[in-house]
Amino acid sequence: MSRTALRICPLCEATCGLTLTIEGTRVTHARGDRDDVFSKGFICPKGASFGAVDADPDRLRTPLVRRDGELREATWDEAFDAVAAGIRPVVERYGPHSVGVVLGNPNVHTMAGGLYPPVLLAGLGTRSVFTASTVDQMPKHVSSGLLYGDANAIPVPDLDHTDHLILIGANPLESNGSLCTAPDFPGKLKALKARGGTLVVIDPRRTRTAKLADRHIAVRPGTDALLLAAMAQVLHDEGLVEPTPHVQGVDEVAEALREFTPEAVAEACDVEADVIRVLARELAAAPTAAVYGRIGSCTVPHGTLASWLVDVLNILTGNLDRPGGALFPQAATDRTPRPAGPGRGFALGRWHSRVSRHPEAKGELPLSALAEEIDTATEEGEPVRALLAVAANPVLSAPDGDRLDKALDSLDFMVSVDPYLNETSRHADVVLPPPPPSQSPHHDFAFNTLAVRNQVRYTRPAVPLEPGRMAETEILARLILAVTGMHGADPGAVDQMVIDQTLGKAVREPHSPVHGRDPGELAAQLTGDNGPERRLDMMLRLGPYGDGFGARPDGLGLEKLLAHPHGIDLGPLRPRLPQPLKTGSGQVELLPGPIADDLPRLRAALAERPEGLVLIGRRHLRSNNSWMHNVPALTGGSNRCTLHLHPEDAERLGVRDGDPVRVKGAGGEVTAPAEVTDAIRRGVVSLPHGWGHDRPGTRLSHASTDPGVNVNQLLDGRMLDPLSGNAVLNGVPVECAPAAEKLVPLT
Ligand SMILES: Nc1nc2c(c(=O)[nH]1)N[C@H]1C(S)=C(S)[C@@H](COP(=O)(O)OP(=O)(O)OC[C@H]3O[C@@H](n4cnc5c(=O)[nH]c(N)nc54)[C@H](O)[C@@H]3O)O[C@H]1N2
Ligand SMILES: Nc1nc2c(c(=O)[nH]1)N[C@H]1C(S)=C(S)[C@@H](COP(=O)(O)OP(=O)(O)OC[C@H]3O[C@@H](n4cnc5c(=O)[nH]c(N)nc54)[C@H](O)[C@@H]3O)O[C@H]1N2
Ligand code: SF4
Ligand SMILES: [Mo]
Repeated sequence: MSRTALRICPLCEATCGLTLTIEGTRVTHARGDRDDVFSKGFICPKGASFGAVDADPDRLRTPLVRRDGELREATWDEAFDAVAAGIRPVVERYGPHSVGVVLGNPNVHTMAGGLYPPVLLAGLGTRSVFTASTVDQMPKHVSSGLLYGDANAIPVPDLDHTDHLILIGANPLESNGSLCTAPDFPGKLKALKARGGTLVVIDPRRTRTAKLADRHIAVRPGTDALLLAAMAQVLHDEGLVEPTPHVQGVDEVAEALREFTPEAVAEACDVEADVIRVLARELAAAPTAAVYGRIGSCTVPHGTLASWLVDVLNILTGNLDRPGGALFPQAATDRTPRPAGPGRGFALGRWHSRVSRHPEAKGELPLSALAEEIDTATEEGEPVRALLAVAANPVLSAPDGDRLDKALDSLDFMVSVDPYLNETSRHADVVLPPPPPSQSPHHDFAFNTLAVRNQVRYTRPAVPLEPGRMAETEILARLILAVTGMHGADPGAVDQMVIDQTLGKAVREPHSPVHGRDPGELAAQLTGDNGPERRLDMMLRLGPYGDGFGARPDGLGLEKLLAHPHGIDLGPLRPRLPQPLKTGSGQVELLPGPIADDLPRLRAALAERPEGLVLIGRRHLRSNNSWMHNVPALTGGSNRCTLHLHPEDAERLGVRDGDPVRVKGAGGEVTAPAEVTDAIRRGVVSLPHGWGHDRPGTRLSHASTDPGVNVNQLLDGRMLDPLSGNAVLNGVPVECAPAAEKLVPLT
């Protein structure tokens, strides 16, 4: 007997609603949920493989605990006993900063990852915090923090209504979109064109997205900040500026960017000055337009400046905060909006990393600095001696995995919360495996704040927890207790503490719908089957659409959401300024100090030209970072770890399609088969990331049959965007040669 159940897909940022067919406890089929208020039936090959991802036989079923040097199966009690016994002495002897925490990308795709890591960090009090954000979007957070006073206030392009869209360093036809949650992103691009709109793609590769574009600008990697600065300069120079209201600093930006003329940047970007002028004029002339930048604009030496300039262009053309432009979503679990007015602003560099003195950003240190924070002693402070890795595989996703491998081996103690025994978790002393997604509840705390339409959805586990499994929410709650000296306490105490604190604060806030009420009385009203559900109920009821615990009877709460299994539509993105601003002035601060201070570095880049080849990345639709190569249905075909290079470069190197090519960078060397293609710019080569599954001691039986190579071994972790600490992953100088020959730089 089969049945169906709804499940929001956690496999990328698009958050499509799926209808799962379940036989017994096994997901046998997945299709798009046509009644989903947001995704309306869309599904991609990854979502269609939900059952295979879910049922991967290599997923760990029990905790593993290291005994006599070997990871062995253990009970949950044994595992948490081992965690407490391993971490507490380190904290007590060396202090909280000696325990590092690494949070990986899947935390934004699970309810547990949304609810517990903040409590874990606060409870530990460690400054040794590293996340996937600093190999990804940290530049956008820093830019938003400086512009709007809130690092999480990220404007999202209004895909459904815009007339003109500029995509910079983004390939949504493969990635399905990022920092822009939009099921069927490809369909939305086609709809834009069908309604007469214009699509511009700026990317050194002629990607599938670029092939859809009206204009494709094959920019030189790493030079987008120059290109965008020149576009802003043209807007000023030609009197095309009509800025968004609530903005200060427009004239100052004009002055600061004066010398970045199209002629000045053309050679560095390898884009003709006239083309840059046209890009700026078309942007200004469009009735509505949105500029949007992603990985290719963030993971570069001027990532924060490029991210800032994306918003500067939206602001100068009046497209920020207007329908058809780029707007701030309002999610159902956002805090109750406070009245507009000056805020506390955004501080950078409140502390620094111990070894290389990198400034913190958003409370984090660069993931690129993790290895040195473990393996390098300094006069001041303790190195990281113990590590908690939650949904993180930095051995493959961060620079110089070989060094990190050794560093992780040298730790006093390490815990991984991970479903796989992989390149990173193999170093752990305790591995705590979460259940597969079919057995987990789902709500998108993160992506609803980045969605192209306001909406809210929640799906309960589609399949009951298998005997012996523990919900990831409970795993993280118990982990918090074990590492903060409360080992063995009831995990529900963690949720209760958060609820008490949140309600206690809400009743004191004058703008809160529950101002002046009794927190105990509010807590008693919460519904839900367990702690995480009660927390979701609380957030919904306190939130901008919530019932305010009775203050707005028609408003949202968990019960109402459960009564709408396909979700509740909350309408299109709407203008919200000045309310989201938390800058000291209460206005958008267009030329923040740290940005102005970084402009001389961009000026110096006007004269820079790479001497040889530069490396960029790429993604494949049937893959996801480092952890989906173990699913046979999602591997093979064009989803391979090959080195893309232009036919002319191949000829100069004497490389033919399929030949092994040695690639050497500052951090090491790898050999990958050549895939000769004119879809890439001359002088640029591309390798995908997340490969390199050939390390011993892992349990990835399919992935290890076609392991690929770890592109991040080419990096040494020293190339960073200085403002954000973000790794430079694109535009990296490399040398290439046929595998048999000696390496020579190509000039
Ligand atoms: N060269 C290069 N490097 C890159 C990038 C690039 O473009 N180029 N991209 C970067 C980006 S954008 C990112 S986000 C990072 C990602 O970096 P990471 O977050 O380190 O890597 P992931 O492969 O996303 O997955 C991390 C781990 O989560 C585990 N996992 C999967 N599902 C779950 C779950 O439900 N719960 C738990 N607890 N764990 C789970 C996986 O088994 C895996 O070990 O990589 C970055 N690295
Ligand atoms: N299928 C699939 N989907 C994914 C992921 C995945 O691994 N696979 N990962 C998820 C994650 S964690 C993220 S963060 C998102 C990322 O989402 P996207 O940013 O859309 O991801 P990419 O496909 O890496 O697109 C980046 C593009 O930037 C281009 N590029 C490289 N360097 C430069 C440059 O200097 N300038 C410009 N203008 N372009 C440049 C590359 O050629 C590439 O086409 O995708 C998410 N979705
Ligand atoms: S687009 Fe993303 S969310 Fe939608 S089905 Fe595919 S992987 Fe899942
Ligand atoms: Mo990412």
